[in-house]
Amino acid sequence: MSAKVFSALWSEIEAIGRVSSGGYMRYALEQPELVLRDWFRNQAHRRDMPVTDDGNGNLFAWWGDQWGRDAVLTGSHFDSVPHGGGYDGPLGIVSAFLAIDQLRAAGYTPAKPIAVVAFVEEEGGRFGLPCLGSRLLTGAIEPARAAALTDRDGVTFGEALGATPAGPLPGLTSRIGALVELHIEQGRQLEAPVGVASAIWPHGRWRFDFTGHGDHAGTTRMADRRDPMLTFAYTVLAANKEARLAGAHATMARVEVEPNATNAIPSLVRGWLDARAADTPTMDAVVDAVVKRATERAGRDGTEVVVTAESISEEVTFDTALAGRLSAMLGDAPILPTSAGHDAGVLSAKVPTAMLFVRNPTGISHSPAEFAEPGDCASGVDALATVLRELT
Ligand code: HGY
Ligand code: MN
Ligand code: MN
Repeated sequence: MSAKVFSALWSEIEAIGRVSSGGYMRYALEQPELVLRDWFRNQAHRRDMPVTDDGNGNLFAWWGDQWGRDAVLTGSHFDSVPHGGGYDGPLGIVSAFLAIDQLRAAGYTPAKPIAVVAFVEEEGGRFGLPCLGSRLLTGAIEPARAAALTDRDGVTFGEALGATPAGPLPGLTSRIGALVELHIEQGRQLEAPVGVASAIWPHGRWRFDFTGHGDHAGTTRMADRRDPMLTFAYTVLAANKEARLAGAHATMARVEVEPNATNAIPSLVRGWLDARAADTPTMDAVVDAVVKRATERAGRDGTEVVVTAESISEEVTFDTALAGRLSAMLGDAPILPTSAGHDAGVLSAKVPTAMLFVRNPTGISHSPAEFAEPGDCASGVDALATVLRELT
């Protein structure tokens, strides 16, 4: 694959959903992500690939029998974090179509069906739960719970989908033989153009509800305050410290304040903790320590704190033999872990899965600065075509 051919297709979606920050606002099942879903259908149509929806919002474009035995899925997601990068997700879908083009141009006919997949709501940016589409496909979440998830405007996932999600695919493990997700690398570990994933760190999201006494910012004496913003601020620092001490990653980057007025002491501060570590005991220990310190501080501030685990993603170890095979067929491509979550991680609980990483020169992601060189993206397509040929 030439960088020129890659860039030609990439340029078709590059501006969709990009805003003045240079980042992307692509929330699941609303404009402009719906435009990308139409682009997906158009790409499939151009390639005589019928498109099916699994009733959960995931799209599948088929080369071969739809849901034929041992189908090999390849793809990723269109949705982004707010003001996120353009490669996280879409690179896997664009590369999948191009890899199929390359195989067809070489006269290859797969012995098993191949489907390009676009998973819905991978980032959890609209409905708050990451990998929602792949969790529904694999039965990792109850359809009723998924349907009731709401976005910032109170719209439920069921309303956005236009139906109650269908839930797990019947006969999933016999109908899906493997999933290969190509993704831009999101750390600073990959020196080669293409790498193979070995594992995904366990990670999760916890909502901290800090409640206190709303009051006048000007007339309330400092000694009389029960200010939940203080407890929140302390918790942010505690999360950072506990993570550093444990060699883990912890972030509190999303906050909601009521009433969120310059001259009113808040009654409620809602903050989300994103915590991750190389193993589950370490992640749990970090979260427990943060909850303990938040609770102690609340006692001193005269506030309350309630913590709710909103989503947990278990540790993933990709099929070691498969990762080794892929690395070998890709010129001993590096095998490396990631602390970013992916739909492939969710599917790995049910079917053999692998991930290919494309070099990210800065390692920056979930930011407008996210970028991958067209030449490396073209190498990613070559690698994906090689892997799809091997698996089918
Ligand atoms: O948060 C993650 O790791 C992924 O980007 N959803
Ligand atoms: Mn992401
Ligand atoms: Mn992603």
